Amino acid sequence: MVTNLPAEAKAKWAEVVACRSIPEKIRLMREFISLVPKHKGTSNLLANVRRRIAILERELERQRSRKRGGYGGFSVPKEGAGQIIILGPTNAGRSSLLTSLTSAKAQVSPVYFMTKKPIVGMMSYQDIQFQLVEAPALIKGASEGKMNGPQILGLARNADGLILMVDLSTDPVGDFVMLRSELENAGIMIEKPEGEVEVIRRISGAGLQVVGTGSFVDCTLEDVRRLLSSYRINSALIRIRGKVTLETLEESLFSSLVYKPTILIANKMDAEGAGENLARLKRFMTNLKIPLIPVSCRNGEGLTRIGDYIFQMLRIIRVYPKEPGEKKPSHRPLVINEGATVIEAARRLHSKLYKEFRHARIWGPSAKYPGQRVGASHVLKDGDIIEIR
Ligand SMILES: Nc1nc2c(ncn2[C@@H]2O[C@H](COP(=O)(O)OP(=O)(O)OP(=O)(O)O)[C@@H](O)[C@H]2O)c(=O)[nH]1
Ligand SMILES: [Mg+2]
Repeated sequence: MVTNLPAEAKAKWAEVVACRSIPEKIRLMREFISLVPKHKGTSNLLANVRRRIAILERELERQRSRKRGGYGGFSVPKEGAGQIIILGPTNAGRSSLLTSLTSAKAQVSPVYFMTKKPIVGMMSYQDIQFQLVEAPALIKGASEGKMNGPQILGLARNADGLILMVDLSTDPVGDFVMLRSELENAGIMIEKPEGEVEVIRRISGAGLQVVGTGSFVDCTLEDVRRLLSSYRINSALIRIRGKVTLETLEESLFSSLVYKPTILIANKMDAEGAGENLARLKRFMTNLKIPLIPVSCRNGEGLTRIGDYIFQMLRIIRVYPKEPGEKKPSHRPLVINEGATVIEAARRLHSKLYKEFRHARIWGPSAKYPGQRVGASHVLKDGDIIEIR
């Protein structure tokens, strides 16, 4: 619970947000901490701010080392329907997975730490493609800077989803615990929260605009307006998913936490002792909302199921545009987020369709009957055919 912060603290936070220089921001954040009363209700908030300070300090260190000629960050431009980073300890079989699912050339080897830079491959799934990226191995202490840890975790932070890979021939539970804790230390959550909310500040005075598939459960838009205004935020885009409370919204202002949809792939099912280790891992994962897929990259077992899991985790849908008068739709779908409406599809297809939008016709899962005429706010479903007038 973070409500009832002193006005001084809220004003200081507005300064933190407005500040563009990292050293200055760190200083302001420390001042903010000194203005927050210390008790149970503020401990989460303080932990979040301290974590942000730690992340900024590492970023500062990285910038300095780059200036000294050190290696900068890893970054992979996104392609296809979603970017998935494959994370795991060394030797788990990340390169084996990448080469099994894509045509990328990664070196598979019993030698530890073979992969030193991200390797990218495109995976075909039905009529779309996913971009898979093998990250170099993640080790304990990565979030504190070991073995390119910050660069690897930076990749993960920017991804659309994660594949965590563990090794059934050794200690898959230990692998998973290590990966989860390094991600957590870097502010990356892998378990789906009840509700998600992000406040994107805008400079122009367009007021508050709420978008997304979620809703506020315990407050009105007026409450939201009042709360944000106490942080001097009067113009913002608020993106929500799931059930969001006023408290979650307020915490999001301080938090650098992000949620990344995640699947866990347990590799080397063919290896000796894998059965027992898998049983142990399953027991450990019982109460976690993360899908577990046992596979063997060596004999191919389990690999064909991965595409469905990735598609579901990305929370995307495919919509097939059709020209008026044409019988058949395009076989190249538009890939958009779950919950997207007709007008968002129009905007993605063509700015002219968007500006001059009148109505659309829909065939498929979201249509009550074939060719149903719908307006801008109609919510689309995977497999819909859309004709825009
Ligand atoms: N038994 C068995 N061995 C496997 C399987 N998949 C990969 N291996 C072996 O595990 C070793 C490591 O595989 P890689 O794919 O190179 O592992 P990695 O995670 O990319 O490792 P680094 O990049 O070196 O950190 C190799 O000797 C592979 O042949 C599998 O399903 N079963
Ligand atoms: Mg590798």
